[in-house]
Amino acid sequence: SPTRTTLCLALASLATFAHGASARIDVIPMPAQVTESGEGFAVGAQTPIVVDAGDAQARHSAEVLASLMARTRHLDLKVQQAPATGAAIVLKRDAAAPVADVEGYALDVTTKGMVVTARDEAGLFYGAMTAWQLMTPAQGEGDVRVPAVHIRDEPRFRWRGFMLDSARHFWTTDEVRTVIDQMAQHKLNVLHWHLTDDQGWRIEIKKYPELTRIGAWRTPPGAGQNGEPQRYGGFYTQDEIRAIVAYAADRHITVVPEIDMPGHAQAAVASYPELGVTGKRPPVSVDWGVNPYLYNVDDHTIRFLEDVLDEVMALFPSTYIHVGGDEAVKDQWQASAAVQARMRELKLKDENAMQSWFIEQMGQYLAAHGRRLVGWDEVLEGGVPPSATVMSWRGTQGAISAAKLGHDVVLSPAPQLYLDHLQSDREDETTGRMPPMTLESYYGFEAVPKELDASQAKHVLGMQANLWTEHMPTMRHVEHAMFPRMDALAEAAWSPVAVRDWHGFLGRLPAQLARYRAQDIGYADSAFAANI
Ligand code: TNX
Repeated sequence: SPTRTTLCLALASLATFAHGASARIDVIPMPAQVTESGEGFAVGAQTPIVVDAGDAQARHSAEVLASLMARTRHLDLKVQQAPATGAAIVLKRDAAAPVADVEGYALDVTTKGMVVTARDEAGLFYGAMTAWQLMTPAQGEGDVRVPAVHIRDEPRFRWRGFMLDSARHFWTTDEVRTVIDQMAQHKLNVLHWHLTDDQGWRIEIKKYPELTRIGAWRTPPGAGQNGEPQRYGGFYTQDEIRAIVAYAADRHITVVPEIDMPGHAQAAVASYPELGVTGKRPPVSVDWGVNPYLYNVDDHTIRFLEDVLDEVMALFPSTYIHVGGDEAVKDQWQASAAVQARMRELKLKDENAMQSWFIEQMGQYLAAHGRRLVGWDEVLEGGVPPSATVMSWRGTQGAISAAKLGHDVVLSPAPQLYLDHLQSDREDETTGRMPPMTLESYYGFEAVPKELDASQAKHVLGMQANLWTEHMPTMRHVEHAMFPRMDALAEAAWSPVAVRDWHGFLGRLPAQLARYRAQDIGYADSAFAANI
């Protein structure tokens, strides 16, 4: 029950005091190494954040830190140039720092202040995020005592992903920025952006304007009645996308766009019926589930998709480009004489082999442009396209088979890493899929399948949580589904196995919930109900 939950969280806090710690280290995800020592120092409005002159990246991290402190602790810290005089928070890049080359950092708090060092920009940013958490314990506003501590940290996985579905429901650019802010605070680094589906095409493509003139809008039953809008939808202009990509990059997040194919193509076919198999123009879909409309396999359609990828690649610097591949029901291919003739011409034995060929065309096109293809695990059917990195969602089997064949993989199995499930069986639980998925189960997710030996396990790039938004008409629904689950997921993706500890995590959670409240994030308190 929620009451018991609160009690347990309170007991967890008490336990720490009982162990004699003067202050709590409420950092999520848990750093690789934490050593507490001595007295620490008091941060107040007079404490500057100090960066080297000319290090624009360090200054940026410092400014993100300062604005978070202002927002969540009502403490205004000034960003200044080195050298520091007196106690300060120092963010410093140092090529010889005793940390990992990529994304690692050290953070040392003494009576003289706090020093974050890192070799690369991302590491410095993550150090700054940890500094923020150290300065925002659960209670209080303004001045704060930071415990003396030495932290050495680096991520376990290099792909710490989160997928946002902007197709089923449309999220404004401000809402997407909120998601990016939270990812950054959790040290997640890949935003997989699901931009096209049966229910909407959300990315402006200059060469094919109908995709957004028609494909971005659907007309649900009851539209235009009782004050309901005439149509539902929206899309991101290329300028908006560039701004989002830059905003994410400033926070060390790569945006991996997904253009779903050959299935989930109904909005595209609604825009340009000649891209489909039947020649008929369907409406943009207004219901969920798996739809029959998929892309044709002729030269015209392949050219269209390559043109789309040209514009996508120009917008998204990501090495990885996601081409979907999921849930492509092949009935229309089966029923089409032209597609069957194409299969014979290419000597493909069945529709799965056709899909594999189709995906490989895209993989080669991307490779010719220096990019890499990612696809859902269905791309394994009909023979794995040589160029594919595989994202395993139907359990973990896809990842296991692909890694054994030497392909890189990302683990994002349903339901373990799916966020569209109910949080609890509480009566006031909002919309979502059954069964309820507990916070503890997300926390316990292990991304490296035990079926892989050490050399195969090297192909596991990391893990990703997916937020499909059929059941989430508003950002409040999204926030309820995402938080505090993102804390559990971040720890599973970042922290070494040795420091993961469910009860320790619960003890660190109240401070994080306070950070959410300060940022007006509608986290799910029902998340605990099913856990404790
Ligand atoms: C399957 S997971 C899908 C999505 C749905 C999701 C939840 C995956 C690759 N495809 O299109 O949104 O189930 O209903």
